[in-house]
Amino acid sequence: MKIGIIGLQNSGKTTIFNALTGQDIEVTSYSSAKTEPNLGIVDVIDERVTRLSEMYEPKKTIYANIEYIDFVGLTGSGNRKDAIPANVLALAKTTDALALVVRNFNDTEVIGDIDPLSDIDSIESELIISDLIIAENRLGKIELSKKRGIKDAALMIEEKALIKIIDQLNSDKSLRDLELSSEEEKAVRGFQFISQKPLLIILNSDEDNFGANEELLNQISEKYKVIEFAGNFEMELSKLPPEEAAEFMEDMNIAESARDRLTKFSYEILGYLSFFTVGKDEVRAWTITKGQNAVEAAGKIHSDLARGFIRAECFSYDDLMETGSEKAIKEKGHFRLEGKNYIVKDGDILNIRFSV
Ligand SMILES: Nc1nc2c(ncn2[C@@H]2O[C@H](COP(=O)(O)OP(=O)(O)OP(=O)(O)O)[C@@H](O)[C@H]2O)c(=O)[nH]1
Ligand SMILES: [Mg+2]
Repeated sequence: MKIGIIGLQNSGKTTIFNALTGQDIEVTSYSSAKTEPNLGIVDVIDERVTRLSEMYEPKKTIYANIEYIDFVGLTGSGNRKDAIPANVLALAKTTDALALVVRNFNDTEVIGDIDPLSDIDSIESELIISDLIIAENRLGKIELSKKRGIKDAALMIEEKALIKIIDQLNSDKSLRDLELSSEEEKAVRGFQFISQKPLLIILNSDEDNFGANEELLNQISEKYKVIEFAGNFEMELSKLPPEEAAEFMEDMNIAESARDRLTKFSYEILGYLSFFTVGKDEVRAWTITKGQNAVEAAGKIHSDLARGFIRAECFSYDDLMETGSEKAIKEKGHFRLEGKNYIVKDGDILNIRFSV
């Protein structure tokens, strides 16, 4: 999974990136000249994988991971001329979701007022304007083609979709809540519009007011999925040994680290779940979307497994923990052979039988 961290300048993106990844990138109250994003990959420490690994004692244990990209600050001006630079946009398009960091902390060095709701609107406008430029551009080209007599069905569907998209964007609404028919959706999928990406809000609060922003959080959650972090504090925590961090977290009434909370939150929002493969060589977690079937799960492992799929041998992690061994699972009749259309569940342990 890949998550892009975006936000206005000095909203605390790099601070939160450090908290999430354990890195120590410099945070500054002036806008850094650096335009390269920071990258960090973090294992999703799923306790189930740890326990499976203890049980099978494999040569390799591979957790799922999340890749975070810490982008340079956006201007939020909503002007066409300061739209998101093409290289930033191209990278942002490769993400599964965007996490928008919004400033809710006092810092005399950071210019501007604290106004989370208006900051969210500014960034949304910026995403919207970037999409608008692309959509209008493409529509212009289609109009030209039409004048030259090219009017095939596919082009007409694309045109229809683009007109809907431009209408939506012109009324200052993101594409997240625009309904397109499946053929329209297909026709414009290649543009990977940025305002269509799942967006979650990280309210970056002061250590002192963390946990006391209920009204604000409610307002934001009318439209968005939102989570609150005390960015600075979380960054300091991530530098401490676990036992010491745990004590501080208790004082602040924080049940889990920012990393763990954001991981859970992202899985939930994106509708992701984990299945596992086990054996003497490797115990490994795989990520798929809720509702995906056994063939799609097989395809995550290797395209050959999807192509030559015969059956999936399947049992659940919970049954394994309850009975203690694969043998006991079979004796209890909990070992299943599933076909192509089987909808994989969170915690399934799969072994794909295939032939190519
Ligand atoms: N009090 C407080 N200050 C914070 C917090 N998060 C960030 N800051 C301060 O805000 C300033 C900017 O932090 P960064 O993490 O560099 O912000 P950024 O969004 O990455 O900034 P750019 O990359 O320049 O856009 C620094 O001076 C931080 O110390 C926070 O949670 N609380
Ligand atoms: Mg930064």
